[in-house]
Amino acid sequence: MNRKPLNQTDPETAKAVNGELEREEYGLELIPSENYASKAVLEALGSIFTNKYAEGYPGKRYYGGCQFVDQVETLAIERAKKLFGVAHVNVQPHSGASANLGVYCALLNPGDTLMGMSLAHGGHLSHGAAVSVTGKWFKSIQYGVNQETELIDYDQVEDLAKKHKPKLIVCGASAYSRFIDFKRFREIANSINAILMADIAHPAGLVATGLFPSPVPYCDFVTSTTHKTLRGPSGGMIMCTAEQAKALDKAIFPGLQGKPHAHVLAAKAVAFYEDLQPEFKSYCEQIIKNAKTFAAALAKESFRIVSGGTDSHLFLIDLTDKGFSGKDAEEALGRADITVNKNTIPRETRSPFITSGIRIGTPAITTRGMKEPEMNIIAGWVADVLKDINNVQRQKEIGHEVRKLCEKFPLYL
Ligand code: DSN
Repeated sequence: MNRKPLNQTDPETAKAVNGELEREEYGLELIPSENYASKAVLEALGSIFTNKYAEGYPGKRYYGGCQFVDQVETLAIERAKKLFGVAHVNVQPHSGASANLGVYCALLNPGDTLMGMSLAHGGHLSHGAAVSVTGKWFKSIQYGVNQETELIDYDQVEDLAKKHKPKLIVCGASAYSRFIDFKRFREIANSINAILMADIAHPAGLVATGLFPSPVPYCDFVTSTTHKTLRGPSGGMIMCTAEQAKALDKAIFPGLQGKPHAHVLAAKAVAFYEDLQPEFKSYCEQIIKNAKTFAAALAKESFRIVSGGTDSHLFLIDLTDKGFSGKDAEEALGRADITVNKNTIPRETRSPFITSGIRIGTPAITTRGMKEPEMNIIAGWVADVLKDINNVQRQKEIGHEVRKLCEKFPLYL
């Protein structure tokens, strides 16, 4: 067996790992779907559990030697149940998209009608986008936001539901900054006898701490990722009622997946433990304060915030009147070591690869311990870069300032 460390075994991969460590440590991460897992989560993720096969569920495996996997999977399940106040949790999905597919696999047949929020208006690929298997295997109906208010158009949701009678309605989004009215979705679903699924991949931490409305009382299924505001390992999870538990578990294994990633189950258990601590609520409160402060500071600099602000951890900036695209903005900010992602906005005229907007989120910089004063400083840098987008010299200068600020809020080094 090779016992040499990574840098001696494979210097090329080691170099990339160290490069990413430096990038994360000394750059500002503003992508709302990203966060920094704790050292304890990373330790569990890099543990020997990666070696283990454990098809099945705790106490009912198709492999021997599962006594320790059973322990970590049970810890993850019990902690997730407590965190969200649900009867049943499946913690095996490898990602948020797999979690969504798991629910569809449990309930739908190919050709059934599914209704979700359009990608262009803030939904997710796996909510029935045409390019996704969820838009190819199912008849997909897509709703969006009201063009004026840029809030979910609940009347349109209701009209489309009555017209197309989807078997399943998905609520939840990847690029929508406002609270979601899960009760209204339930009423609409009830009116056509549809199943209701919420995807809370983005605000899950805020939901768990009571800072964002919970879909749990209203939805038949709730899916999430575990790596965004929940600050755990990359992965997915699904919550449901006790009655739906059996069908759901069968859909994930053996329906969709084989081997659960035992090292990820261990890391999920650790993350959920951390999420149950009182300081996690303070962290989530600060995420929202930071996002509101950041958005307000950019609005003062004449940047239009989609829907006029945010209730959560993210917001979108509309660059339509600026003469450059979201892609240009992402690249210019990248040269200043500020990482954002280009994003489509309502009334988009450009392709999803170019876009007229950028999406900004505060979960990662809040994990560093940054608060309102730092938000105002960073918003100032973002405005400086975007107001003089071809000034590469200024971008480099800001990059130096970014590094100095990051050094005051260390992560892993
Ligand atoms: N694509 C992810 C995001 O960045 O929001 C959601 O899965």
